[in-house]
Amino acid sequence: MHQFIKQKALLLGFDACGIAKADELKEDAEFMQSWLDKGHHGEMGYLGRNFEKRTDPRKLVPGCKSIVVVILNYFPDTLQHPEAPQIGKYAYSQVDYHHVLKAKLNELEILICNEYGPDSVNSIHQHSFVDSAPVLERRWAERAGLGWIGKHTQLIHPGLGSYFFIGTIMLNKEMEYDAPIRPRCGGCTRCIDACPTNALVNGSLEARRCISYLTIENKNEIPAEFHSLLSNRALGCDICADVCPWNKKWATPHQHSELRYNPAILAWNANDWNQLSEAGFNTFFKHSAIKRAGYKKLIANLEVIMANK
Ligand code: B12
Ligand code: SF4
Ligand code: SF4
Repeated sequence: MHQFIKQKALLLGFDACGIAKADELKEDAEFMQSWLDKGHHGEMGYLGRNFEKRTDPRKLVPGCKSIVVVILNYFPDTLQHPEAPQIGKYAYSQVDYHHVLKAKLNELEILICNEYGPDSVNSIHQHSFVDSAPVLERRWAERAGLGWIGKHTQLIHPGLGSYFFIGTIMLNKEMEYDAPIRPRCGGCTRCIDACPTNALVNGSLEARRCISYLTIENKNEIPAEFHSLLSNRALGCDICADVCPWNKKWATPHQHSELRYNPAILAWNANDWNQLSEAGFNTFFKHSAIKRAGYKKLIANLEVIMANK
């Protein structure tokens, strides 16, 4: 079963697949509780909800025994002009990555059900909502042998770097599992040193200081202390990933036609972005991950970065 699933995942176009035993994440639960207690999640109140389910997948999906973890490379072959308001690479595609992953996970689920019977998969739909399900995706990817959580808190795959999305399927069958690999950051601190807002503290992320949080998730005004630190980042942030030697060496452009670029992202200059109307936003970014931030948020971010210029 282990080999069948991994082989099919690769055939469907995922860049890697690993399988972990479903278990309680006791240490992560302790860490996460103290992270939440310190308020490091900011306005992302949903991270505190369903705590028991988030830290034990068997409570999320009763009967779950194994977690299949897949990753999908999103590293682009072309980057925005550096003078243009910068958008996180995760949002370059025309279609929101959640939909792309979900569709591919559904295909994998069908293949598993056809081979092993429909009772082997539990609520796949729940878990193919990549970010929204209470699943600690990076930890499961680590347990499934796909890499380690770097000091920038993202999962690094030793042959791909960290520019990829993670998806999971919960199964109610036991099988052979992949062995985790040891962290390979060593003494490197490039991500910590490069982070303009000092958001990476003691091996974890103070989300309220992270530009990605400030430009996407935080719906209030961005505190003035961060304005100049945003530089020209309009939505999301890749600084800590860009400086990582594992990305410099291993990140290679993806080949996924489903993640084809939104032409606006690569073509637009600062003027184009600043003239964007709400109707234009709804047209150009109709299916995009940028839609999640919303028009008002994007415009507010653009105002901050224009003032920086
Ligand atoms: C909330 C969230 C955010 C928040 C908070 C990020 C964060 N680091 O938690 C914000 C908005 C800032 C964010 C930003 C980004 N995100 Co995000 N995000 C998530 C989400 C929805 C939940 C993450 C979460 O649970 N955080 C909670 C905290 C507590 O997690 P943590 O700090 O890593 O700690 C965990 C472990 O590392 C461990 N741990 C940490 N320290 C210690 C210490 C000890 C002693 C112990 C025992 C354990 C421990 O315990 C914790 C629980 O497992 C996941 C999807 C998902 N469902 O998992 C995507 C996800 C992590 N994001 C993703 C991406 C792509 C991004 C961005 C790159 C987007 C961008 N370009 O702007 C940035 C990267 C910023 C960064 N440096 O991490 C990808 C990451 C892929 C990868 N290779 O790892 C994910 C997995 C989405 C996906 N399905 O692909 N994100
Ligand atoms: S995404 Fe940007 S702001 Fe957030 S930790 Fe990384 S470098 Fe810092
Ligand atoms: S930049 Fe260095 S410390 Fe940070 S994640 Fe990459 S290897 Fe680890």
